Amino acid sequence: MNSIRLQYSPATFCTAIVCVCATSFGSHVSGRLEAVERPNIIFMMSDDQGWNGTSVQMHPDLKESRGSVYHTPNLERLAAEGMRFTAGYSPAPVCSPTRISIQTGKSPAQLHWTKAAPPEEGHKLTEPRLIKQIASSEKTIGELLKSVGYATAHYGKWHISGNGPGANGYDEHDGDTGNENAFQFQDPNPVDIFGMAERTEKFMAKCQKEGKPFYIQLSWNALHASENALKATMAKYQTAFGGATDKRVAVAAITEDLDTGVGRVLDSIDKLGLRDSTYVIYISDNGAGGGKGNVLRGGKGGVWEGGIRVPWIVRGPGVTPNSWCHTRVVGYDLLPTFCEWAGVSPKEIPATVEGGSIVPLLAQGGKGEVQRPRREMVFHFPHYQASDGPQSALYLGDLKLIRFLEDDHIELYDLSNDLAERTDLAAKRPDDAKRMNNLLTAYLKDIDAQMPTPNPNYDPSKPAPERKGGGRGGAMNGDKPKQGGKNKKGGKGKMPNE
Ligand SMILES: [Ca+2]
Repeated sequence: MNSIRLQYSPATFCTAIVCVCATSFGSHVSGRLEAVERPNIIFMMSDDQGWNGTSVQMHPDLKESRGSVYHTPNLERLAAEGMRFTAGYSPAPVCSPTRISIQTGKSPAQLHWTKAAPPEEGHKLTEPRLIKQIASSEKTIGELLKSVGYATAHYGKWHISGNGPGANGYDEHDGDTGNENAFQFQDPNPVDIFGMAERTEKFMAKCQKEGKPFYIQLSWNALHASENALKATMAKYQTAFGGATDKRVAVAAITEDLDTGVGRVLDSIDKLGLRDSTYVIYISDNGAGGGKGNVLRGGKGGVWEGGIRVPWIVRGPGVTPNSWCHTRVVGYDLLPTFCEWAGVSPKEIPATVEGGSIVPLLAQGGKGEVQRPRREMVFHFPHYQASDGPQSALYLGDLKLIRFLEDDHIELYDLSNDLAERTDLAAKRPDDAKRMNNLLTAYLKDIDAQMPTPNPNYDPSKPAPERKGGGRGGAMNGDKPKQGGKNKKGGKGKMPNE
């Protein structure tokens, strides 16, 4: 397929802005136009939090999309005041590829950074080698927003190197951090949750005083180093889990501590009187499994829904409270969205950006489509991590095609009635499968995606190498999918490197 890049035409851009302003005027008192034209933006991202990893129900028809063991009242408040995206995706099923994708508006496949953990050896295919650095030539959200006068800050996990946030558009930051930093912070500041919230309030107050709009990224370290959760919260969940002391307790506890941190930021916004001029976006960097009832299949390290469908909530000027959006959105849509809010000229957005602004969805009560250069959306994971080996997925309308790269076999699912991906329609709908498989080939070629290559030393008689973690996509009802990244490593002081 020829590469048809979306033209961010000034006409479309202006219409969307007018639309947002009109909506805002319709539902708020006057005098907010200026604030909406250059709103403040706080983007929060949790780490390894599954779609049902909070007490916020993420789909109106699926009570299983709410994690019944979790208690996240502040996220519930954010959802009640904002819009929930039922089909919000992380650009990758693992950490740093999602982070660089969000920063640049491009897919991990185009950026040639598709995995966080080290490659696994001894498989049928050899994983492509990655350069794990954000290139200085990339235009980040921070750089784009700074160029129009925004004050920018990044707190928490960076994990994409390139000399850290300071060299990539962020005025204030915590340095070139990774997972290892999370472990240093324990009760009373578990994984720096409350420190990050405090720095956020200070930065907001400073910007307010200087009359500058701000963009703040809160890349929460949680749920990493969950064993560092507040002792009191830990004790609460030990009781809730009948005296258990395992990982489930720690994850539930750090989830609640994280939510408390989110609440502190929301309270700071209110305290400073910035609620009506500030957008708050909350997502997770990758999925963490389907959870109880396997409402989603697979988990971290694979392109089943459990690996990439994540919590996704937006609150802010003109956003209808307690509303839902079912349109598919992805992390690399955030750069064009934030640029539109901040008034960055569309000409400044690189032509290779693959995302589209979600501003029209927010302005229209969740209705409509996102305009991207391509209709199809691809998730490319040419690596071993989950049980199914290297794989790619292509979404088009309600259909999702998965290609398993070890043998190139394909499966086809209709997500409109099979969110759990249980019924493979590839044989029943060969024309759709073929068309989408061709689109996938064309896309991967067009963006010069890295592919795994045959391993000349592969010996099928040898046992498969030990897994490094990741959701088991093969798990179906009755099986117990192991949830990724938390099983073998992640002990106190260890660095999961994912
Ligand atoms: Ca992660």
